[in-house]
Amino acid sequence: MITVSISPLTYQSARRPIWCAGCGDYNVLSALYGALSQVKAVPEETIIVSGIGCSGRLPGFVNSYGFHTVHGRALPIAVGAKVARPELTVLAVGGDGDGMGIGGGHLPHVARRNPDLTYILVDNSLYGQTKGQTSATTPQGQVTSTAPYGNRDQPVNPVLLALAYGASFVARGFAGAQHHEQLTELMAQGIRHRGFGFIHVLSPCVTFNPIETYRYYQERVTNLPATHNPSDRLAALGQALAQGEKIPLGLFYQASRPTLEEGLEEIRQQAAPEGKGSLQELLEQFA
Ligand SMILES: Cc1ncc(C[n+]2csc(CCOP(=O)(O)OP(=O)(O)O)c2C)c(N)n1
Ligand code: SF4
Repeated sequence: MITVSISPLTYQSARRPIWCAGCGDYNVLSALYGALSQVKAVPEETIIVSGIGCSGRLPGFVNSYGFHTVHGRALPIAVGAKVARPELTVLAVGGDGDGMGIGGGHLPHVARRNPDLTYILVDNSLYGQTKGQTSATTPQGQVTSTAPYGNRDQPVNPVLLALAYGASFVARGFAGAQHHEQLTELMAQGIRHRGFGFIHVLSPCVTFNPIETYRYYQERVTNLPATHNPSDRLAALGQALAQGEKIPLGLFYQASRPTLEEGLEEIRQQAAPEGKGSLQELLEQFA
């Protein structure tokens, strides 16, 4: 019998990341290696779908199937992969520009349909790949390359949105070294969760964002209170509203409900040749 041992190294691809030295995305990647090894994901049965951006390069650095798609479209393509091959472990990854800006319209519909996949939103509060433009999560007043007088717009709150849209697993982690273990654990929990897992990761862009730095987050992040009950959606919404001087990390919410694939399978059964509402029955109406 051949024994295959799985470790985080199992998931390292031959391609070396080309992110700037110190970019938070390195920690996101290594936490993901750890999480995949915790859940013993089989590389040949795992697919990571990404949009466009620095963070969108991540699938290339993982020993699994990967699909670097188009800007903002990681989620619909990941849903397609899951529906076509429900037995696969499916992940989607992308930046705040990708997932909260150009692709922001997909999150509500994926969250409410509850496909069994995990979405990692790598938030550096601006567009990294295109050199630091304002994104949907840039704080008000922050100067960026497209907001020389300071960003006028109120930022979106990704955790609050995911909860409001009905995601069945919502968590937040930080790509700082001291929080690596927590981020790894949250990712593993998200992958194990049966349904749509949304993980918001605070990931500093060391090249274009001099404000939301590692130190900025280290001074603000705090664990959710030990008394927080992740099955209480109202409490989770309350915690999600705490942003700014105090940024809670951890599992905000988790609920069990039928997945998109389970619903589709039920329809398939009902539409089986002998079933009610079958194709045969439908054709007979036109006879
Ligand atoms: C349709 C389309 N519009 C614009 C772009 C240009 N573009 C590439 S990456 C990017 C933003 C990336 O920012 P984010 O999603 O936050 O990822 P990051 O690079 O910060 O990881 C933009 C606007 C594009 N590739 N495609
Ligand atoms: S530009 Fe920013 S987000 Fe992109 S690789 Fe460099 S540090 Fe990371």
